[in-house]
Amino acid sequence: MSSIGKSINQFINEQQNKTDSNSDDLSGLIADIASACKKIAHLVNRSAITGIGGASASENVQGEVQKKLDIITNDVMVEQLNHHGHLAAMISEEIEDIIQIPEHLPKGKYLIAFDPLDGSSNIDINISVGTIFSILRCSDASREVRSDDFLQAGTEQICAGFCVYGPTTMMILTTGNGVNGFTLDSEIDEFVLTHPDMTIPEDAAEFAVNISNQRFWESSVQRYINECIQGVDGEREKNFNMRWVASMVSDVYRILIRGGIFLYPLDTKSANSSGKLRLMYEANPMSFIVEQAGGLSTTGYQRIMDIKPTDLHQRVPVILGSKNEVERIIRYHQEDKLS
Ligand code: P6P
Repeated sequence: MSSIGKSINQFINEQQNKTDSNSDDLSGLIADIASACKKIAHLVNRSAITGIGGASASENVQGEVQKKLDIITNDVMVEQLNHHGHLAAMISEEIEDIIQIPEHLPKGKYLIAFDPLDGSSNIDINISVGTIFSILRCSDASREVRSDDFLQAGTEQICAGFCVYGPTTMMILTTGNGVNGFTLDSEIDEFVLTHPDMTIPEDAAEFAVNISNQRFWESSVQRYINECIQGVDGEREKNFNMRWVASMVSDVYRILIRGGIFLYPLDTKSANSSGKLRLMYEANPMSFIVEQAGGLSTTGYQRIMDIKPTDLHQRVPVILGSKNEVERIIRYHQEDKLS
């Protein structure tokens, strides 16, 4: 029987024997995340009416001016995830330190890293934004959680997902058994399965990059993008199209639907040249999803999910998407090293 239309809770409960051993906890945590995302969708949708769009007076750990909604949505996530005893601690793009579970509340065995409102600079121009999350196991929840508890390679993730707050609100989820897409049905206020078993086409003719950074890239990335631009007039057998939403959730969702390659590569403009995107709550969860959908995700030099993190908010270069295009750019990096 088709699972289309099944609620996310029903679907996850049916999946639960395939993932974490006591995964009733995991399905409870996912249900809490879904509840938080429904609240965030509502806040985003009404932000111009309620006056919570626009910038706040503060900066986040990245030194970026925080939008009011960055702070509000961070608080929605923390408030929603604090109470049901699924988590030992949290980290957020918006908060420098680990968010411990308050003493008077129950603790659980999972850790979550999230970006509560990715692409928030798009809020004021009414372009899709999203929430990205990554779930890890906590080795010892009996004590205060430390940074090194979080600093696990992406291969240790047991669940990852993102929500897109766009023309429709969607949650894309993996627990290590493929990728499934759920659409928020506003009539029943439930996420329902609409995109089962999402897979990324191995070939693509669409690239996503902020090309204004081109002068800062390595030669292998310059070579790849120039060849895409030249199409059949150059080395490639086809012509390419370009899309750049400047909202990772939207660019990655498009790649899940029709293939493509997304790049925020190593560049000499960014601090220690490691690009802009954060490993723990952007690159790792998106890499888990992309790989589970049959794509690849690399820094150009190594698989992103193999990176052993050294800092909660570290940045990494990100190149992900259709297998054959990512393999080509990896080859260019290798040839570059040999030349
Ligand atoms: P740029 C949003 O700020 C974000 O973190 C990602 O969602 C997006 O892909 C990227 O940064 C956009 O960066 O430099 O084009 O504004």
